[in-house]
Amino acid sequence: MEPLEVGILGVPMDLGSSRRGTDMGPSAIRYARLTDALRQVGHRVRDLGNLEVPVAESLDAGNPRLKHIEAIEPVWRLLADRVARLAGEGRVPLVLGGDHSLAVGTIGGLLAAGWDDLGVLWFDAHADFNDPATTPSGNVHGMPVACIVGHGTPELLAHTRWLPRYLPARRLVMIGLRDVDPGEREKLRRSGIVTYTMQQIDELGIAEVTRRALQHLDGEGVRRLYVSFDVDVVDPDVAPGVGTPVVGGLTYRESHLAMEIVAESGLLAGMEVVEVNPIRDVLNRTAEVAVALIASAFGKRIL
Ligand code: HAR
Ligand code: MN
Ligand code: MN
Ligand code: MN
Repeated sequence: MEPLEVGILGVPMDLGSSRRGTDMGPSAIRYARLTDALRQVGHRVRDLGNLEVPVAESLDAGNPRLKHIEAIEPVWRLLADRVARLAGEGRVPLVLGGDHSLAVGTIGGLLAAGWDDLGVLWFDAHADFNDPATTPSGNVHGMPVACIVGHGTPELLAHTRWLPRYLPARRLVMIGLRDVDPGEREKLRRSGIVTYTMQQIDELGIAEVTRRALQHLDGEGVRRLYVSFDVDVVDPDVAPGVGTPVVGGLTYRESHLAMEIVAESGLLAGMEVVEVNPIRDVLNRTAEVAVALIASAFGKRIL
């Protein structure tokens, strides 16, 4: 991989989830020596620090089917501005979460930067395709994909009016699904989003799945790839420090191979790693896994 100018941005937000702690994700990932890992691969790295995000305890959650949305939306807009600026400077955004609701801000920022050839690989145990009508929890980190592709109730989409446009659903591919809510399932099937469940990964292998995902995006005209990596896609035995662990996830090796194939594609234009929750971790193991995965996605090779 050619040397890149990487711009790191932390988003210490946990307003989108019911468990506290993902707000400490950016610190945990930095503590696991992220910039060193990227520099060792040959990239130039600039850490732009953290966005300012309100603390949950200082707020009222408001609408129980769309908790904290009045505080989350301004974070999205601020994040989108920062990401669009990074992209405009030719930097590769690397965003550290924070709960997964932040993806509306990052991907919104790339759309605002005029990335018409953008595609998204969404690694996650969950589909994050709920809206206020289907959510079992009211947590916005279960809804970012609905916001990004513009499939949701008007009540939800009212908070995305600042987006320049929605991402076409066929330009988003999900990998690693194993916990999809009943209300998400039908919506997802009809959405045009391409999905790879753990069953398909078991049958085909992660290499074939990742290659098929990239091939599909290529056929959709995608030339710039954004990886939205929810660490809960990795098995909780390997990455226990997450807000919503689900058994039966990717192994250490599968997750690394997927990132190595992403690097080989030559399309990586940005990445976010979300849902790292150091409170629930064993020492800092999950952030260390996250840094190793980021290094692989950014071109680290064994030989
Ligand atoms: N599907 C559940 C909900 O909407 C939980 C999903 C949120 N968990 C995440 N996102 N970590 O991937 O409440
Ligand atoms: Mn409102
Ligand atoms: Mn997620
Ligand atoms: Mn998840």
